[in-house]
Amino acid sequence: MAMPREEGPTPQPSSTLDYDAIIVGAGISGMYQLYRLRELGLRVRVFEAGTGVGGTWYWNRYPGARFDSESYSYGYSFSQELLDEWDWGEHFSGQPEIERYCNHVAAKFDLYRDIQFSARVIAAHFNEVGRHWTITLGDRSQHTARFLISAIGLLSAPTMPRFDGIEDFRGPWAHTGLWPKGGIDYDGKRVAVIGTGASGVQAIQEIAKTAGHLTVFQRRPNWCTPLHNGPIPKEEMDEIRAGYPKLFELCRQTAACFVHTIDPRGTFEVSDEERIAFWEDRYAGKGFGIWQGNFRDMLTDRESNRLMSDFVADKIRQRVKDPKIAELLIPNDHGFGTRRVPQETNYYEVYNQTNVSLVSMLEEPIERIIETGIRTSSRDYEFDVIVYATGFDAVTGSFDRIDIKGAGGTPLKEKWTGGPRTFIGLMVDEFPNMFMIMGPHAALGNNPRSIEYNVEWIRDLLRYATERDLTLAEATPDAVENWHKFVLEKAEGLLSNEIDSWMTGINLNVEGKQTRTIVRYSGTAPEYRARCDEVAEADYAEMHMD
Ligand code: N01
Repeated sequence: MAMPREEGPTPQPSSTLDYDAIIVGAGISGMYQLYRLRELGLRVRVFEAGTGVGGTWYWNRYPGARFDSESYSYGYSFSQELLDEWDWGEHFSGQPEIERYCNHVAAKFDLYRDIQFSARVIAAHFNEVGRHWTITLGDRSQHTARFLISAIGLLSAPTMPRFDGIEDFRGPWAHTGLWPKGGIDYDGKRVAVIGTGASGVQAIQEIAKTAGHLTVFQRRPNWCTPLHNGPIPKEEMDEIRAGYPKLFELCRQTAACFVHTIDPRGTFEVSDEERIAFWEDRYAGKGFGIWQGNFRDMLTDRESNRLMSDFVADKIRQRVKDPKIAELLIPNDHGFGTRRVPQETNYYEVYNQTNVSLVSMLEEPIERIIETGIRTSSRDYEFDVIVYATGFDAVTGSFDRIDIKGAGGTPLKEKWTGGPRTFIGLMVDEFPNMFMIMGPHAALGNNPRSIEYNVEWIRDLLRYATERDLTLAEATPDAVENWHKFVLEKAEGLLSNEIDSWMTGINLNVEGKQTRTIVRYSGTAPEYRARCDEVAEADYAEMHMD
């Protein structure tokens, strides 16, 4: 049985609060949480900063934005009717189709009526006596609820470089993660793209098709591998649909919920010929297979990782005509797969086009933005459009941007100085009645699969609490500490944790994010779910419930 709290003042009755639960964000997480909490008969309000649903797929409308997980594995799985009626147009669908899908879901399940758009949550404070949260919006209006659920995404706080002069530029400019709804006209224009992560790579290969001239400013290159996208004809969609039960079962079993299964063989348990044939097969295969379906030791064994990196480096050399450019595009500061692998379609071939040039910022750093373009250490470049594909203050950044204060007024940002600590990625001690969907140290990977799991876990806890008239649910410091130890244990030996990237909490554009921390849970999703299930099955005995 859950541990009761000491006697204290009577909590504010739910009926006097504006809502039972407030959800922050109307992306894939927030929409599904709303749907599930409504089933409990709770009064729920979603506050969303944008003017439409979709979250990531609402904001990231930059040219070329698309899934790089198989569309049919990346939608919701909870509704057979939805699965039956929605046909995906491409194996890796583009943003416009995904946004349409999100709106289809919102309309189908009548979600809009409980979502308040253009409502950015700027503060959330816990009231210990009343056992409720008070939320403040950008317009200063305040709203109360017993429970607060963050559905704010782990890559949703865009970061700009700290260059002087950004505002001086006379032409249109935008960050990929805040792309204007009306788009930016770049056809025939001189365009700069800064950044070559997953967003930059998608944008570059699209913009290069019609830009007058595209100049890519690359700091550190990434290992990119082919997406192998294509349309899904009707008959193939029918086959995919018939295979949904198997597909989602597979996602439940794999380490990061993808459709790709890690090969149980070690890299050196096969002959050189077999190894190369296997990697060729993966390189020719769809999506993340080459990353998530590689030899079991490729991301832990240095020699295996080196060979794999050499294999991909040779592919880059084969695809890029100018050997000097090819070498600039080959990473030498990290091995394959130790940062998130951008997925590409003719990305490397773009650099063979006469309308594309590459500036290595390691050789020629940007000094500042000027009215007419970009000044580097060697010269001024003139541009009509500048695209910042410079990433996000990941994982904790979207929390940091809200003034969240828990019991006793502790700011969450302060509590997470030195790195986040959570209980199963869903709760934080001293922040009662607050739940995070895809919070730090929850299972990542094929996110919609993890989101559905997180949402249902939270729904079950809220059902448990409301059925028993419990008004307080809080992770204990011990529970947080134990989970943290487990997270650290699981991070051991992974080469990716030795590398600077958003996955290790690094963002050179953000004050205080220059030291590597373990911001990701690196165990498997099945292990994660087993641990969460254990907590629920034990009636949340590891928590304070009162
Ligand atoms: O961001 P990133 P992203 N000066 O941080 C460069 C997901 N995603 O938006 O590597 C110069 O990966 C920076 O350079 P460096 C996915 O999980 C999913 O591309 O720091 N350059 C880097 O090249 C992904 O991992 C999809 O040296 C600067 C780039 O900007 C995550 O989002 C699609 C700079 C940032 O790369 C983030 O991807 C897209 C500066 N001051 C993204 N600051 C899907 O398809 C930064 N850079 C689902």
